Amino acid sequence: MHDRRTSFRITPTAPDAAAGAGIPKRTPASEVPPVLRSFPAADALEWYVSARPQVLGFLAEHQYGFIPPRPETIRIVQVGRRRNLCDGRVHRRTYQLTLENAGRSFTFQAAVYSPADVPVKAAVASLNFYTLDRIDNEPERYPLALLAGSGIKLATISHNDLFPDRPTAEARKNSIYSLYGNISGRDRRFTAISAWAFGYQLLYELLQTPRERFGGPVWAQGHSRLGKTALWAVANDPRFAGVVSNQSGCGGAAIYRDKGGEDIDRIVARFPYWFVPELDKYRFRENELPWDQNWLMACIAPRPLLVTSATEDAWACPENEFLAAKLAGEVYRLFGVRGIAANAKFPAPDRPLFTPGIGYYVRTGRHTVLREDWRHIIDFMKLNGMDLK
Ligand code: GTR
Repeated sequence: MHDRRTSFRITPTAPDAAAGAGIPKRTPASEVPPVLRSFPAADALEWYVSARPQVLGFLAEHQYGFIPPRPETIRIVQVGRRRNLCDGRVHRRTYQLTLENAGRSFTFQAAVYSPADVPVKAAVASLNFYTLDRIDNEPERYPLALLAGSGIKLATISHNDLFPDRPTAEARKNSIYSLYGNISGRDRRFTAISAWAFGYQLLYELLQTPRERFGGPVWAQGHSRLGKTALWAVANDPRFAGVVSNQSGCGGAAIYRDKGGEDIDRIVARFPYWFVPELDKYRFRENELPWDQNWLMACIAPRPLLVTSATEDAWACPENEFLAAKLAGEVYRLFGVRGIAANAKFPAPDRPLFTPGIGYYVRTGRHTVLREDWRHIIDFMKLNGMDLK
């Protein structure tokens, strides 16, 4: 699914292109709108109680739709257990989740991987692109021993279980939205991204059940379309302690204006079901957007936000991901969190630019998640107060 992106690779156009990264530097021609200009807030409290909910409502109406409400009941039952993963360093519990609402029900499974012999200090909720049985064998995407050895629990659901990742009416009809009534498979108000974001909230709840509860912070991590989702989930849900967007690009961490690679026209043509139809109005008109993706990330403040890119991932546009991470600092500063300095330059590959609050790095290589990414993620979590090994 990701191979096509190499054909969109762009080559440096300016002599000062980031050293060795193959990434052109671009200065946005039109100004990126600061969120505080549209939703002024004198201080952190005013931002939090007044501006932020309005910004979230705005983003729901213009691109992501609303995250579904909690159903009447959520039943979580353990259905499996394995103690001997990764030479005994990791154990796994699998669960069946049954959601019920107005006489309808929806069922799927989740897995939680925990350290066997290291105290749990934090958890990461991560939606995955696979089926659950593959997670044990994805050592780059999910390096279970590395996470467990650091004191991190990993909780995961397959995104297709909440909303099949296909542009068909059938997919929407079979999605989590079916819990709430007879929805039309064509009703684009009900988006995949908000359905998946709901999945992050369920993972949070799963981590509060008696067997999994550990009393520490829960972060969310997601790659690409699930990075867009993780940002949306955490922006809405204050229970999450931090978020990692891995190469989430268009509709995620990247500023839309003057973006290389994927743009609104391309994304809504291929993935109309990810977004509400309102976004279609901005095809070829990114400069007229009343918002940009710095608004989304501002809603995460003051919680730690890590934005990551890859040098060969021009489709996502690393420099616009960096720009959004930098501009989100506008709201972090209301909370006394400095963020990335306004004059900070795009960092060289594999040189994390981490501040308490906001972090960014561009890894050498292609669009994926590697063990190396997790090492950076763990470093960023530590910098942000997590007592990990
Ligand atoms: C691509 C899509 C991107 C990104 C990616 C992925 O095809 O254009 O926006 O989400 O898929 O999820 O891997």
